[in-house]
Amino acid sequence: MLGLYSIKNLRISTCVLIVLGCIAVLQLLLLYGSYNYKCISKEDIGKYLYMYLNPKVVKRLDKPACDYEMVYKQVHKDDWSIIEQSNQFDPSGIVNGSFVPEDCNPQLSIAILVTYRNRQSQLDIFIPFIHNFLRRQKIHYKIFVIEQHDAKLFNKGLLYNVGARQAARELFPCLVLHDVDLLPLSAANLYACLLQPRHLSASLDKFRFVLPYYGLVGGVLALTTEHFRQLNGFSNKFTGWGGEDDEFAARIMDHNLEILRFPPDMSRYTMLVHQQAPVNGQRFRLMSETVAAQDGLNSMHYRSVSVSQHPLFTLIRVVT
Ligand code: BGN
Repeated sequence: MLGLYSIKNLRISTCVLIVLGCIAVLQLLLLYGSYNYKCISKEDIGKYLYMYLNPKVVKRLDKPACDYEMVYKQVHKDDWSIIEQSNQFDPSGIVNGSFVPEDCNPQLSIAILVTYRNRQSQLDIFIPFIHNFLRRQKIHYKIFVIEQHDAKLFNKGLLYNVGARQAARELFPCLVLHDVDLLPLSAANLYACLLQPRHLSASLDKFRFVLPYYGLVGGVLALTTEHFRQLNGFSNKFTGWGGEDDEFAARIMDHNLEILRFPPDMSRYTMLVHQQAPVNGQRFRLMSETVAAQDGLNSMHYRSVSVSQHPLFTLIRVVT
């Protein structure tokens, strides 16, 4: 009786506050499990690694094989220091955006594909940052920036298809599809393909380090060039923001492939702030209509403007 009486006497604003508080607590409880999304354990990573080297890399008999266990098993904290180091950038060892470690023989090669348009300030941060981050991992890698050189709506899927085609021509066995605005924070986050597609950016500050849903593959995704080919790449029909990654996740699942992830503490990323591109109002319709076998690597329409070597990356310019 007393309880009911006191509730009646509360002001509306207080009631609203209490309700909001309850919703917040409920949300926290519901999201709690997502911090511990299903992932492979640190001990098992070795079993899943896709260790393929680009055949163009010459092995030196006088050098040992590079050790990757040292990378993914290292104890680490979020490593903001590499952001500061990017200010005094030393390009040692990088030729046309590609790097081969000097003191050991790399065991794996990756092509980093960065789709891009009109975000110079982010590229200026991303490129030195990622070089500093990756050189420490002793892998062979090359960075490709695929730029949409027109004023039409951004077509990220098509740009990834173009980048993957180039990386395949250059015999890269593994692709890492990378948003230009995402910076990895854990030095232990080895950039490598696994035997199944791997979502790297599972713990992102924009989402309060919570994975929003299992099928999210946007942000940073690594998969073998062979799997990318089997999936027929991305749909070329999604323009503007949203959906192309979910449609790609559907391709992954339709092929009975799994989405693997490293543990959350190794998968932390920070996002550089930017204005969001116009949302694609057609994305729900496109999701339901797209036929993967007819829309992808086998149906690209674009004009290649140039492929040019910059000291820190290879730039592929296309008109869509
Ligand atoms: C989802 C977007 C993704 C985006 C994530 C994270 C859609 C399609 C709905 C059918 N998907 O909502 O593209 O990567 O959010 O921001 O909008």
